[in-house]
Amino acid sequence: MAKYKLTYFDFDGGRGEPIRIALHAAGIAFEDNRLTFAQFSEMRHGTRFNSLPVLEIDGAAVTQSNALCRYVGKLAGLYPADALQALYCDEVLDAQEDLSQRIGPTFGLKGEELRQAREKLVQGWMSIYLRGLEQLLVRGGGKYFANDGLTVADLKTFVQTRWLRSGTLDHVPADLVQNLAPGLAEHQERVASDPRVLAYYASRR
Ligand SMILES: N[C@@H](CCC(=O)N[C@@H](CS)C(=O)NCC(=O)O)C(=O)O
Repeated sequence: MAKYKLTYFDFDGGRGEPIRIALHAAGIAFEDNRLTFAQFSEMRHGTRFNSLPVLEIDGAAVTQSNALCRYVGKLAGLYPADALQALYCDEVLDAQEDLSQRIGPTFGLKGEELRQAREKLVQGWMSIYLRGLEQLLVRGGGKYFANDGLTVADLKTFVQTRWLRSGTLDHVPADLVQNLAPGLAEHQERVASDPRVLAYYASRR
């Protein structure tokens, strides 16, 4: 059995979290290497693209969160074998990535500048992405995005919508997802209660 080490930030979210859940669902023991932001800034230039997550497989580092989601998803039975369903899954993974890229630059802003940037995001890209993702959920049958069941696309979306609904992102109303895309809010609760997701969080206690 290969040795796995996942390096990501020390919080239960972001680009690393779906990979952690999927590794656990695959029954793969892994070293969950969680860094503080200060620890990351000391070692960021030692990572291939100056960013996380990084998955080491028998000591060989691999990056890019969606590629890692697909790889671990295949090991966990959480990535479709059918080419069209895999495409549907990938579309969601990449849309989530685009949304993260648009939220990212607002970190580091403060005060009025932050308020304006976040409000623009809420009215603009965030609304576009939430509505678009809801359409993709409808295409998948309403409960999951692809394959009539849980895939890494659901895990990545669950992590994102849980965060958006948490009220911890300044100037992003906690009821935005519910108001714009109620199907996505239901989806977040559905995925949260999936036995594989529950088992992962039980393992963290
Ligand atoms: N395309 C990369 C993006 C990785 C990325 O931007 N990661 C963020 C954390 S979620 C990061 O390491 N940011 C630190 C920095 O850019 O200094 C991926 O999907 O893995």
